Amino acid sequence: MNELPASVTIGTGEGDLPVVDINSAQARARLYLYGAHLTEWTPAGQEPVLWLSPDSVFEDGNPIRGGIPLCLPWFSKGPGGDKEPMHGVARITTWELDSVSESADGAVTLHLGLRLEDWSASLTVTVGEELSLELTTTNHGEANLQVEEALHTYFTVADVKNVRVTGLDGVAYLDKVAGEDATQSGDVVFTDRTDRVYESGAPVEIRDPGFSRRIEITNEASANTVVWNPWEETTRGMADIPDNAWPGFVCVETANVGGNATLLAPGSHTTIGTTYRVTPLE
Ligand code: TA6
Repeated sequence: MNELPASVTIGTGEGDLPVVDINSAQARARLYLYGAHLTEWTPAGQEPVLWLSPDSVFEDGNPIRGGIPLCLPWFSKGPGGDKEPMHGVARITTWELDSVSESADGAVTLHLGLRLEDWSASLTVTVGEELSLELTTTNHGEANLQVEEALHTYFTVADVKNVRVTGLDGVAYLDKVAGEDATQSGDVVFTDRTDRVYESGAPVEIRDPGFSRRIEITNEASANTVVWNPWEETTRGMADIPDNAWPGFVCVETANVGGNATLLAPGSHTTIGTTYRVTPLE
């Protein structure tokens, strides 16, 4: 490992798992090598942007609840509904920290790698006043590799009942709660359990009047946006989310899933990315 910038330390977090902590003039952040999982990003002067469950488990085999889980090489149970574990193996496998660098303006970039028998992945995370992630998956095997991918980000909001997600008006989506296809009319608002896979990778915004802020999301090479909040009843059945915590977050996920999965030929690779920026909500 190269010499660390003064704003970066490597230590242990919950569950004695190794973490990289960033504490710069621009932002604070924490990344667990387990799952290459960002659990905190707090730009200077802001409320935390990523939501982390106080009841999350931090142990091998269990995904961390909150932050930015990496769903790879499949999403949910895969296109055929037969894959285990849920959302793939990347988020429950320890990644290597390959390098750390700091730009002249103080933004910190981490490069991490995951190397498995038939495929590998690299994650580039740049932490500053903005947060950006770029995930590349490479097929090292002899056969084609079907890849679904999602940056399954949990965003902190004051109260999901007052939040709107803009940028999806007129977009077709799979409503996983109703089990049917639909088309978005106007902004996405939250009145009950919401679990939707939109056929769009266009920029979206989370508008949060409670924190008087918007979270702008711009994506790279993604064809899907997943929007999820479990609401009250589903949360009660989730051991790693407090029963009263569901109003405090919304998942807006940059993804390529289902019909937008990538079939990687041997030796080829695919990349997906996103950038988050927090601005005031007038
Ligand atoms: O992205 C939404 C979703 O697929 C929901 O259906 C729900 O399962 C959520 O992911 C959380 O999945 P997890 O395995 O992290 O509990």
